[in-house]
Amino acid sequence: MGHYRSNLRDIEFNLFEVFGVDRTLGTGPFAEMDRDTAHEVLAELERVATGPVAESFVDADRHPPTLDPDTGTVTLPESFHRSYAAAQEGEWWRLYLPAHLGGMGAPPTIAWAASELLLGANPAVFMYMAGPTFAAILENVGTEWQKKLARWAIERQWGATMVLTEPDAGSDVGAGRARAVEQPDGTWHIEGVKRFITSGDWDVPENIFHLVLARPEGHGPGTKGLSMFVLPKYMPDPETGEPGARNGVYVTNLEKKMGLKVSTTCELRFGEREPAVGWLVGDVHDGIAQMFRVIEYARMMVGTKAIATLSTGYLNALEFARGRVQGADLTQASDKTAPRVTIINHPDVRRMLMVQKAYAEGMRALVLYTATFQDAVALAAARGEVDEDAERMNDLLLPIVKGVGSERSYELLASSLQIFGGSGYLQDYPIEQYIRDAKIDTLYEGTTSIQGQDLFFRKIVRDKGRALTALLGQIQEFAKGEAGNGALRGEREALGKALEECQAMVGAMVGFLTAGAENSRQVYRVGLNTTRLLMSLGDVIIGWLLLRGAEAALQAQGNGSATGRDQAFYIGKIAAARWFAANVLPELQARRTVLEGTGLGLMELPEEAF
Ligand code: ST9
Ligand code: FAD
Repeated sequence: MGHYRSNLRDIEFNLFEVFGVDRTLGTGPFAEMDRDTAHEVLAELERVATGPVAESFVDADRHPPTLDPDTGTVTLPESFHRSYAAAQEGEWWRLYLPAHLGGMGAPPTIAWAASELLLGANPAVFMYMAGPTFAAILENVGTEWQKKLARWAIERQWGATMVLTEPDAGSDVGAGRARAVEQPDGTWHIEGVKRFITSGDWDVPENIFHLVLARPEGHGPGTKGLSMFVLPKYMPDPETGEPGARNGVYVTNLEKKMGLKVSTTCELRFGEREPAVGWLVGDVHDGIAQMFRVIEYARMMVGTKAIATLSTGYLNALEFARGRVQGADLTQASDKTAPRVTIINHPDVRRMLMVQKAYAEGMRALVLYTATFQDAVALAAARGEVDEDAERMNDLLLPIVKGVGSERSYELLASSLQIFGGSGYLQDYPIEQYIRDAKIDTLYEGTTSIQGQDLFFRKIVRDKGRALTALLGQIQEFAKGEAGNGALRGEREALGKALEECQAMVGAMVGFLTAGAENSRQVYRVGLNTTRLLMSLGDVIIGWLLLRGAEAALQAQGNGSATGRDQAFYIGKIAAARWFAANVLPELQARRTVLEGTGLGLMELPEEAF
């Protein structure tokens, strides 16, 4: 059996029993995908993910890709080729495409549910499949010629990259120095060095297209002075798309990394051997906004990847805890002849298992809940309308999916490992690789600091609190309502209390910000707390979603439809929600106290004192 332990039961529970996604399946833009088809797709993907896709997970870590510096070409390990081919065979990338580009008519909820399975099994396989998704964005914003390029990219299965980062421009994308020089024929020559570019080269697709941010000559500083260009590795035949002459963008270094080794991380040099020829996307200078269309997708992907990894880490640990015999039951600890028990009987092991279960399942619910707003956006678009509320809510939730998903998953994978004892530290089990592979999720696509700032400054303050108010209003309604028919009364109370603490935290931070108008240093008090707010709001939402799950589980129990394994599943859902309400939500009170007491001492500390 491979490393990957999926949890399709919980995915489908959230989709159908909690969020009622089936209400829109089989209708409108999702006409091709009814509930049965969705189930078949997910079940088949689970089979492929746990089988051939997961198969190269370990081998590709131990035999990472290699670079030929003369040609700038990268070779992936053979085992990984087989996993990638297995994922390609099902043409699962069609899940992410609109119907007019050959899509399967799946709503985002089903697409993200499917993504969890591939991302948990072998995240790099999913990431190398970015071509069609990025091409669909190019097709949406591009000129007629670029739409043609995008269609070839889909038909001919080209690879794709997003190219922002430079040695001196990481979080601060606007510091980028790569230049773009317009040519008399309307093309542009790109010059400069980009680094850390995922999938910069690999030996499967016939071509790769790069979406690159660069600054046209004479343009201003910062992100607003950047434009987005599309550059293929090989110039395509203008009639057929057949790859022709080599373009002047080369991989000149392959990074040696802590984990996720089979996903190539490349230095790209532009215009050093021959001109690097590109086209200005959409013929408009709107680079950062265009790139954020890609970034939004990628941030959701990174959060989902992290959470998928925690879920398989937890399920591996659970399996181990059920089999490993060590020590006597605590009630018989003083009896040296007492029978030895499996470690799942020890309270501290149960504590570690439950914190993983609650977060893995709560954050899965968070991903799918976020995706329900993407469904609403797509449904409105199909009617020729714009659902601004859904767009706003999706925007608000994205830094939480990405920031909280990655931080909690990385932190809690340490508990997965802990359950294995010394064995967890060995390469005999997948957890040490999970930890290495998941660390990147707190870093790329905007570090956690960036997610915290995005949440507060852009998604709360700039939005004038509209999405936040709507979300917190729903949580309050739930807390004050009758969910669980009395069985969840204490938990709803704990949720209501945590919600108040969180609202007070936001209020205090807005106060610090307002005080900044008088004394600009006051804004440091905001900056000292953006990550705290990110994690705290995440906990409140996770607590709420777990309780919604518990409510659905209680209903299923009440109508008597649950039998056998389903009974245990529902008991587990209720227990996880109760545990979270009793063990995590009360922490919000202390975090509020700390936040409100934030002073400027830390910012006044001389550097030498650190
Ligand atoms: C990276 C890649 O790390 C990692 C891995 C990639 C893997 C790709 C694979 C994908 C998978 C695909 C799967 C395919 C499926 C296959 C199927 C298989 C089944 N939202 O605040 P301002 C915009 S890449 C929207 O002033 P600063 C906006 O236009 C590197 N837009 O920013 C705004 O203008 P306005 C990632 C936003 O101070 C403008 O920016 N690097 C947002 O100038 C300026 O905004 C990073 O992420 C937003 N949240 O710049 C960089 N925010 O205000 C992180 C900004 O007028 N750094 N805009 O609307 C940041 O995000 C910084 O905050 C900054 C600051 C650069 C934006
Ligand atoms: P820095 O920006 O130097 O940050 C260093 C530290 O300072 C971090 O803790 C950060 O949070 C903090 N910090 C920085 N600025 C602030 C601030 N204003 N406020 C508070 N804290 C701050 N990029 C691409 O363009 N395309 C890719 O495909 C891609 N793939 C990647 C793959 C890997 C494996 C890696 C490691 C990186 C990849 N990146 C890619 C780059 C990635 O997005 C950046 O590494 C990331 O944005 C952070 O930039 P940096 O590494 O320069 O760190």
